[in-house]
Amino acid sequence: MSSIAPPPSAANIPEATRLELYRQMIEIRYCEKRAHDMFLQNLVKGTSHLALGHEAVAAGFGVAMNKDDYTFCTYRGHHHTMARGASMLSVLGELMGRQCGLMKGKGGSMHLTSAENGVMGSYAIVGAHLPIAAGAAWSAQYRGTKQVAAAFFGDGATNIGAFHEALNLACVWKLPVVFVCENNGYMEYTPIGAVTAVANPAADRASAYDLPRQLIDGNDAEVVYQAACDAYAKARAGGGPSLIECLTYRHGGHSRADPGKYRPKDEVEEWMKKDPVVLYRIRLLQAGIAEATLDEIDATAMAKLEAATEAAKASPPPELASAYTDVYADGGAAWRN
Ligand SMILES: Cc1ncc(C[n+]2csc(CCOP(=O)(O)OP(=O)(O)O)c2C)c(N)n1
Ligand SMILES: [Mg+2]
Repeated sequence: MSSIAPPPSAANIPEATRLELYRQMIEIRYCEKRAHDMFLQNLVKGTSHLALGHEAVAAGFGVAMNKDDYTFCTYRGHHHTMARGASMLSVLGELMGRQCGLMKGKGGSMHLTSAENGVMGSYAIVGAHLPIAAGAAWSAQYRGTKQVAAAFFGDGATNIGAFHEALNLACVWKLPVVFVCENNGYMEYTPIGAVTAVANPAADRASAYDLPRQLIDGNDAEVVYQAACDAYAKARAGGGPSLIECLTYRHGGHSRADPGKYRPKDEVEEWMKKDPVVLYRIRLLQAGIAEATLDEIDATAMAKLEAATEAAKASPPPELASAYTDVYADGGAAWRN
């Protein structure tokens, strides 16, 4: 973790914002754990990739964004979709293949999209969404809307050609796009260091695009929030893209099928001590926020989760005839909005 940015002064972040960061992290944590429990009960259809451990990245960016900003996710995108306002019911319902799901139960975990919340899709082809995010930013620049696009991607995506193509053009055209690398140390089962020429796969390449090197603690919600605010302000002022590498760790395996046994035990233990949700709760208590306030956020999140779980279970699977709707063949791209 060389030259990692120091934490911002907490005094700069209002209490309401801090509580919102905490609420988002708790809701994501609870919902992802529930998704895992439901795989074990065979209630989740298809594969899924959980973001347990990545909550601070989603909350930090989600809270910093404007309602009409764009988010582009990978297949590991439940957290970013929720951080933009998609409900637990719509996410869990989609994972379970129910009509109440975001894609009416027809897409599953890897295709979460919520255009009304600015979530412009989850992309399973590693790196494919980076030029698309640059395109959305180009559209915003052309229309003069001040919208900013954020593309979230893993450390592995930095070795894909599309990463470099998107960064280059975004910098040449000064596009309002924020490239956010969630460096969790691993691709599927391979440590990123085993296949990468530099130690920090995104930050160490920033200079190739004339961007400042930004390497931050992705498990500290306030560090992430501050970096996000700065990047959005820069983009809205016409200053062009940012590339931010957030150091984090996934608490489980790559996907539902992976127990993650290839990771050294002491490495897992070290990172579990840096659990972003636990650390943030301690931070807020130390700052004088009452335990009862945080307990109430926890209880409200759990009540929402229980209600969403029951409602998703009660929702039917898609009708067979719906296989022919929401596709290009039904007359256009209206389903995207
Ligand atoms: C172009 C492409 N190559 C390979 C894959 C198979 N694949 C899916 S996820 C993944 C690992 C990506 O790792 P990283 O970018 O670090 O993201 P993480 O899963 O850690 O969030 C790979 C190789 C793919 N989906 N797309
Ligand atoms: Mg990774």
